[in-house]
Amino acid sequence: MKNILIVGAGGQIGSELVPHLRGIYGVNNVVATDLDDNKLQALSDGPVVKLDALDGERFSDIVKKYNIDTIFNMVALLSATGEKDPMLAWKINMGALENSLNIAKDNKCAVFTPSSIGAFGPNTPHDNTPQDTIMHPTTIYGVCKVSGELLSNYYHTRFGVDTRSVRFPGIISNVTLPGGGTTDYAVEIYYDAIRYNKYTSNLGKDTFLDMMYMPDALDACVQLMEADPAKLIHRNSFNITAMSFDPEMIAAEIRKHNPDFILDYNVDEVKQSIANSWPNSMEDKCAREEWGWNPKYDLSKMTVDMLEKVKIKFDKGLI
Ligand code: AKB
Repeated sequence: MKNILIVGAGGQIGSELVPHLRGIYGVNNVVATDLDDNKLQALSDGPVVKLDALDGERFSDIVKKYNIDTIFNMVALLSATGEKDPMLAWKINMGALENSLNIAKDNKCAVFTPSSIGAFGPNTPHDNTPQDTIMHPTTIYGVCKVSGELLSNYYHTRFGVDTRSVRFPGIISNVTLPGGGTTDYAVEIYYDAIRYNKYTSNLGKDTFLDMMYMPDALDACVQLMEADPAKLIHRNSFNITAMSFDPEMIAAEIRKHNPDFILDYNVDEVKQSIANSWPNSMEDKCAREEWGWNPKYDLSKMTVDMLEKVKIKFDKGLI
């Protein structure tokens, strides 16, 4: 990777992926694009360009202008938001991918697109979910993710485009809030622990889901895109996980630092039914074997860091 374009750079992952990649590949070699001017402003220590990823002509002009060799397509409406307007989610999620793949084909770029635990469905084995298994999701988000995986593999075998992807679990971070995801509670709980010492979970007890701390997610993006292609048996997409917990487990971890922390429940039926259709915990041995995936953060190490970083934001009046 020499000249990188990030599409959807203002989102939860994109906003941290941009500085991460700039730190490795050079500030001027990572171009951040988004629809939102305010989000671009925050990334303007390097090149930023306003772009609607559905505008293929402008997208293609930017790739040519900056001599891009790698596209990170981070555009997505998440699972819970997608259910509010399924056709809009299809249009945005698949439209951004379609443009990324065609522009990559025409300009000889590699493409990274995140898939998700949302690509699995109720009849997937829920425990130790294998890499290659039944994928019949029941959300439009999941339908887009499975379609995206298939389309990306097709562009690789049919046109030779270097497409690669991971199935991200819920990503926990302290810079940009996620929006409209089923796993968002695992971020909100830390913010509310600092602000109110209390959190009302919108997912019920015993709802186990795979999760990962942002630094591991960023490492995964780089490690996979730098992996020797000869070693990749899979491409789109690799199971990766760092931990699996339910709301009680994360609350217990927070109580080690804030003993009076209170957790109660007000279950959101839509989010709960989505969570019930997803794996409890995935098996990620193919990622470990094919490109060396090895996360550094477990629940307790992540909790120490989240509470510390969110407290700093609180003390500065930023939240
Ligand atoms: C969501 O909850 O929609 C996302 C995801 C797991 O892909 N965080």
